[in-house]
Amino acid sequence: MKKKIGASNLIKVLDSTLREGEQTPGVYFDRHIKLAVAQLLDAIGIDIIETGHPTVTEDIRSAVHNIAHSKLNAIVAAHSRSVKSDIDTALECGVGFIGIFYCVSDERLSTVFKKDLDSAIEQITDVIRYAKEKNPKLLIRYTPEDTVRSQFENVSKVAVAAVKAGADIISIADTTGYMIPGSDHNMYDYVKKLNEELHKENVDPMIAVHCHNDRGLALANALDGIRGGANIVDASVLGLGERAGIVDLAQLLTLLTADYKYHKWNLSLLPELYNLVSKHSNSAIPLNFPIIGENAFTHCAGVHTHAAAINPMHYESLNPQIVGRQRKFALDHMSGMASLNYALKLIDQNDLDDELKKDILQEIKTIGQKGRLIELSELPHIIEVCKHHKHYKQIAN
Ligand code: HCA
Ligand code: CU
Repeated sequence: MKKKIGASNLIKVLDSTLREGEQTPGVYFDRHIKLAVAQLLDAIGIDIIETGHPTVTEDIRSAVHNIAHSKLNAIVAAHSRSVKSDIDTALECGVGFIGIFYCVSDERLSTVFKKDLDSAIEQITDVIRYAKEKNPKLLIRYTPEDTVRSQFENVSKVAVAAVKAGADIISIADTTGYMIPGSDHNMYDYVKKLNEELHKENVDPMIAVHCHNDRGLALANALDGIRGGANIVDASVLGLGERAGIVDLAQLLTLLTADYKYHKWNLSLLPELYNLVSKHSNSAIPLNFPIIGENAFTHCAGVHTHAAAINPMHYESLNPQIVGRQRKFALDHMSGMASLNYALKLIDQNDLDDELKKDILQEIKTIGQKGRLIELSELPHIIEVCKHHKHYKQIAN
């Protein structure tokens, strides 16, 4: 009863920028921006795009409907509570994937839902059967919210019942970013153990992992989940999401490409996607953000630039070209002659005499001490200033 999305058994990436990402406090994407984001995600080759929870507002419903009808290659997904009216709204949008969530921890069942486990399972399976009957081709993901802190027996029981009712994917949600690789609560063991339980019951769904970043370990936990046998990983642009967010999409895709040797995503579109999402979510991209940040491929200290100019691998384990970017050598107080020579080559001025170059480097260091980086476009003017002063120094002497 192995359920697969498409022919290949490779890891699938689900982007949730438009659902989880929009749960970032203060973030809302207009309908046309949602469409633009979805189209870029599709052009990158994302497998599943979670577009929102259509019952939340009419505007979200209309955006989900629009994206579901925009002929993307990606599977378009909607989020849904475990109630039939949410399923109806999602199905009316025309999505091919519905993610249903319902927490089954003893604490939540007794204090929030005021239900026992069996009646919760009945509600969940009833909704799954309902959705599958209405559209047999629909992919259904069931997520026991806060999976990893819920009683394992509850999760295992509801997962088996959900798959028997028609769920294709069980998602393991680390809703609060609680897991720690190598500890007694880690994703690797969790995925393995759940898969073993499911196999014993003769059910074999795909397993997704949804990792929050409260401890800064979302990506590490997602990789741990893959190692344990997960098939789908959730991520979002800039890791946007509730509180500290989830796995960052660019980091995940770059790792899967550079280190896991998957070649299915067009990573050169990532900078454009990140600029779009950053602008419309009012979230500045930190300068040192991996892969995408302004400084991610900029070498600074003299020792570094000297060695990197000979061979970049001395100070790089990722080639900037993987995302269509160029390495840079910063010009600031840390710069040495190697950085200056590199920069002069870029502006076609590498024939200056050594004396002048020393003056230019001194000028760059003086400006850099004020705590700013010198742009390449400033360099020709700095050269002019240094030539001018050298000339007058000579006359004065
Ligand atoms: C939520 C919580 C959720 C759900 C994940 C899922 C989580 O915002 O509803 O439905 O797969 O982290 O558990 O994002
Ligand atoms: Cu979440």
